[in-house]
This record gives sequence, structure tokens and C-alpha cells, in this order.
Amino acid sequence: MNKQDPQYWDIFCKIIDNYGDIGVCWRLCQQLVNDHRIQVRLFIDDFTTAKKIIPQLDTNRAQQRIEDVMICIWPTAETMPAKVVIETFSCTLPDTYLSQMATQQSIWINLEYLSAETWVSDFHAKPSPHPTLKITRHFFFPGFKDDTGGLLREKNLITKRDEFLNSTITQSEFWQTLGIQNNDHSIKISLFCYPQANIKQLLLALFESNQASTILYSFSGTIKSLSHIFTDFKQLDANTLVKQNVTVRLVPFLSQSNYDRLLWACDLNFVRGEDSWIRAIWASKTFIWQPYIQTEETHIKKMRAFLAAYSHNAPEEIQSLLLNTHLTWSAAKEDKGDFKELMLALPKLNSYAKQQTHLQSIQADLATNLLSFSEKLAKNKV
Ligand code: TRH
Repeated sequence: MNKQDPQYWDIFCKIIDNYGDIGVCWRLCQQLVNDHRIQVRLFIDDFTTAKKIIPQLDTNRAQQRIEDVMICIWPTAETMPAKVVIETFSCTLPDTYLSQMATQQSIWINLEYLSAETWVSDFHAKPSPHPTLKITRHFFFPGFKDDTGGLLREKNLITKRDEFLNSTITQSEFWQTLGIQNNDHSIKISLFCYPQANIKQLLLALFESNQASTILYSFSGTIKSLSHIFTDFKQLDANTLVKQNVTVRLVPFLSQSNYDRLLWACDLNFVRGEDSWIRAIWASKTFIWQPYIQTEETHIKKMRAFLAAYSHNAPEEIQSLLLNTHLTWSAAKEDKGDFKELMLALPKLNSYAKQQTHLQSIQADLATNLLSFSEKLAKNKV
């Protein structure tokens, strides 16, 4: 097949920090390949970090095919661009590659970060001509509304999630892989957060609860380094801490599919950044999102915008509970019993989460939207 065929796509991923950039890119590649039969090349600048998300990656090979995606190191001057080029998060394409794109008139789309802010709808799909080359970059914004690019969601995700949730056997097998036994009826809370998160307030609320809880904490450091957070906890084994009715289990970095299962299986999820946030939405359980920390409190504005959109049709008590717990978690708001209230309201919150997940899941997903956008650009219809 000719590289100028619109079925050939190149995707560029620069890893800034953490796992969100590669997490999003890897999901997008897989969805384009599996759900839309696109031939994808994924260029990554940092194989070592990427290996965390793509464990099969051989860091010594410049090019390799994994799950039908051709993974490559950053392109050289000889690399010929594909017909459709996705730059992710304004990662800057190599100069020679870009000049070649202009010569062969590739379609150039920049996939942006997810935000629920209202300006996203105005900027989505807008063109930005290159100042010197004869080529135009188009902005593609993920989002929660129909007039944005939508959210990443593979075709079979909701079915897979429901199969998992409808099978007690599969769930207990999964829990056993994390060392949780069948007779453990504690409330399960997954925890994936930045160091600034207000874990202490959460713990205080859990101690006061008359139910036992287990925190599944995604943390790769040593258990000893956590003594300032989990003060006076007793260490049961290399991965487990206990105090009163609260057990904390350190969870190793899971595969993306097992991390999904963890979110599906828990009663409450704490997520962060960009990709785990979206996956928490698909889990249809209550979640608290910690946005990636930015200067000038930009992340708090983003968080407020998301909560306004997410909870606009919820009863007022749910709206304020979600806002207060998010502010306590991420903006150091004084906890006035918010987390305690959150734990008590979980059944109500979980049914609201289910409703919201359903509303999002009937919208077109990001990969499908991206494909139809690229087709319109190819026909010059945008
Ligand atoms: O790792 P993050 O903090 O990534 C962040 C954000 O994307 C942020 O917007 C970006 O600017 C910054 O990186 C550079 O959080 P995020 O986005 O949730 O990405 C984590 C990825 O790791 C996601 O794909 C889920 C995956 N994951 C696993 O596969 N296994 C695990 O055990 C865990 C905890 C996560």
C-alpha cells in the first residue's frame, strides 16, 4: 500500500513526565488499529518510560511491531510521512519531516489535552496555517460535549466492563492477583494520585467510618517512605499497612487492562492527570479526579469546569459534595466532614456516576471522531 493512502497514519508522542502522554497515545493507536483497521506508526521519544505502558517494548530496537502498531524511535531525515499525521499535545514535529509533509500535503492534526472548559468547543477543529510552509495544522480537542472531539473509548469497552462486573468468579480471581481474599468485604478504594493529594483527610474519614476499608495504592516506592502519610500504621508484610479499620495495600504498576479492572472493581476511585480520569468515567463508579498540577491554579479552574459539566444535572447536595471533596483533595480546602459524607453517600453517588457514564458512552468516541475529521480534511470539507 502507498504511504499516501489515508489508511496510513503517523502518531507522535513526546513523553513530558509521568505516563499520561504515552497512555493516551497507546490507547489511541490500538483503537485505530483494532476498531478502524488503520495502519499506524507510533513515534516515541522515550522508549524507557514508554515500556511501563507497553511492557513488550524492546528498548534496544529502533523499530518493532507490537499489537499491530509499528513503534519507532523519533524519525530521521529520511523518514517519509504518512498521509495523516497526528501530533499529540503540541509535541513539535521534526523540521525535515514537516517540510516533507508540506511537499506531499499530508493531513496535520494536533491532538490536544482534555478539558471541560467551555472555550474548548470554540477552538475544536480550527485550522492554524504554518507561518512559512504551505501546510495547515488543525486542532483537535477531546471533550465531553458533542461539539468537541469526544473521549477515547474502544468499541468493546463497555461490554468488557459489564462482563467483568457480572462475573463474581472473574472479579474474585482478579482480587486474588492483588492478594485480596474472597471473604474480604471491606470497601475498596483505588488510589492513584500526585504527592500533593490530601490523603491524611481521607484517612481521618475512613477511621471514623464503621466500615472497614482497603486502599489499593498505586505507588512504586518503598513502604518505608510512606510513614509520614500512614503515621502509626502497622506493617503486615512488604506491601501491606494496617491501622484500625483501614488497610493499605501497595499495588505495583498494572497493565492498562488490569488497571481498568481495578477501577471497575473498586467502590471509589482516586485518579489523576488525563488518562486514568477518562478510565474512571468508563468504570461508572464514584471517582475523585486530581488534575495535573499547573501554575496559577490553572488546574483548579480545569477541575471546577469539569465538575460543573459533570454534575450539572445532579441534585444540589451531590454537586456540592463532589466539589467540596475535590477541593479538599486537590486544593487544600479544609475538610468540614466532606470525605465522611462522601463515604456515606457512596450508593447515591455511584448511581449518579452510572447515569453520567451512560450519557458519555452514547456519544461518538474520540478515535471515530478523529477518523471522520481526517476524512473531511482529505476532501477539503472543513
Ligand atoms: O501519569 P499521569 O500523571 O500523566 C500525566 C497527565 O496525563 C497529564 O495531563 C500530563 O500533562 C502529564 O502526565 C505529562 O496520569 P494519567 O494521565 O492518568 O496517566 C497514567 C497512565 O498510566 C494511564 O494510561 C493509566 C496507566 N496506568 C497503568 O497502566 N497501570 C497502573 O497501575 C496505573 C496506576 C496507571
